[in-house]
Amino acid sequence: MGYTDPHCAESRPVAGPSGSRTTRGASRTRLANLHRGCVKVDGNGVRTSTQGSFSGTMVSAMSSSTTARAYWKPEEETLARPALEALQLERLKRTVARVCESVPLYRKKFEQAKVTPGDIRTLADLRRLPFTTGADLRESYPAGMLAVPLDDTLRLHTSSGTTGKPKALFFSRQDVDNAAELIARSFVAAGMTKRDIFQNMMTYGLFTGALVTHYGAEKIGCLVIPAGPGNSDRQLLLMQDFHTTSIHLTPSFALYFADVLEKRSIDPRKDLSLKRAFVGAEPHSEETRRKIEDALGLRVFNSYGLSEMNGPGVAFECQEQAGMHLWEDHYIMEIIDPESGEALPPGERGELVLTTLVREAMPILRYRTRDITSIVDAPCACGRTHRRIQRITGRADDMLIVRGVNIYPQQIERILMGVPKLGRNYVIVLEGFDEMTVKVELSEAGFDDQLEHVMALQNEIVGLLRAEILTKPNVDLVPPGTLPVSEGKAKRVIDNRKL
Ligand code: DLL
Repeated sequence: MGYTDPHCAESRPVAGPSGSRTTRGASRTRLANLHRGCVKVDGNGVRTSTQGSFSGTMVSAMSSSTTARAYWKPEEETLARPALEALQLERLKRTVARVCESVPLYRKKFEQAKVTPGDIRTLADLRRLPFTTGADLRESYPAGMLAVPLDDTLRLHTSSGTTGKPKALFFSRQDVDNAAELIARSFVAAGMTKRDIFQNMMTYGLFTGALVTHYGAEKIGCLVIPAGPGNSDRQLLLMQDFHTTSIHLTPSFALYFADVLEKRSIDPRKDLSLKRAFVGAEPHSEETRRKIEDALGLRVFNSYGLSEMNGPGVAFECQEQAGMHLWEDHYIMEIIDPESGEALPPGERGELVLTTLVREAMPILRYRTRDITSIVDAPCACGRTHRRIQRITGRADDMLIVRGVNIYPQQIERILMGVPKLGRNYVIVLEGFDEMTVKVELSEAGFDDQLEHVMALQNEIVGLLRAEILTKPNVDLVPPGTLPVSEGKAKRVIDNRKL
């Protein structure tokens, strides 16, 4: 018989010994000890916290469909477009004036572009401003782009990228708080409440991935388990003992973790309490999302961000799972042709360019993210007015040119993840003069020692890939668990070409 806290619509599951779920049979005392507050639903469907420090107000309203919509701060998330754009303009003017006054790099760029803060009268005037690039940040290392005195900064993150000096990203107290606010907003949009138990499987440290989300989840008030990545058996133990409901990890680690569950004969639907995974920090396809959802028995929400813009929480999927809301009160987005720099209209794919609107320590104007996506202009059924971006299909820098053909690694991933006999790990190796080999693990079910079966599958994959990327790769099918594993961002392309 289940016990339901009389003050709450739903109670948190309670920890029992590893592997045993006491969710329903928990004693009142243990429930009272572990239960950290509850959410009251009034007659209008308004949910408010009844205990603890709860800075935001989660509000839910019934949508025309059967799902309840929950917001962290509805007044910010559903602001009418004209008011949202007026807010953007006001914040843009303030940001432009501040950087011109306090960042020598921007003063110089403005002089070169013959533009002054007074020239920014409408949002369209943004296009008169110069771009900022990753190289600008590297050249300004360590503190050349700081817009506040060092004493007013609170935290430093860095982004290493693939080459050269790192980028140093400073946060003021307000920036730390704003970043956590956007995570709280994003997590609630994906259905999280303070009753959830959040296991953060991202890397803690200079990388923004874990710390920023950690603070955001704490803001909501849910129990945070700062597990960090790796050590899958310990992750599993934590999930079993504390009935983790929400996890945050890279898609490549999620795929690997799914393999671990399979090997340990864990059925996540029966043996775990997982409801959702926040997945980001690297490109992944819709097929990968489905593969993770099937293998872990949960819903996967795409989470996009970059260190230069606070890290995670720039754009996030809501319960509709149909593109990521980019939080337009904090960032202005543009899509440009990565070659010409010309603006592209909603719906057209190009490079995402972002301008910060509220960052204090390190405001950045028109940042060339190199990420390829498009703007979704249509309203979202969730009621949020912030426009969405499509799943990132890769970085402008990731594009491979093989035998004169442009290929994004994600095209290959999409094909591989759609074949049930294939496993979840792969790598693309480029050698010699444009020789491409796709090494991919077989799934446990697809593993077969009959040579003719393996050959047939191999030929099938070559055909599927050739149809997608318009050039014929070599395909190497390898036994499950034999390719290197990634706990953080995966390295999917090894380019050893001598061109
Ligand atoms: O990866 C921040 C982050 C952490 C985002 C955790 C989401 C979750 P960086 O290390 O600076 O910051 O890397 C940023 O990663 O420009 C994209 O190329 C890629 N990226 C991030 N999220 C996604 C995503 C963090 N959901 C770079 N889909 C970005 C595709 C992503 N690519």
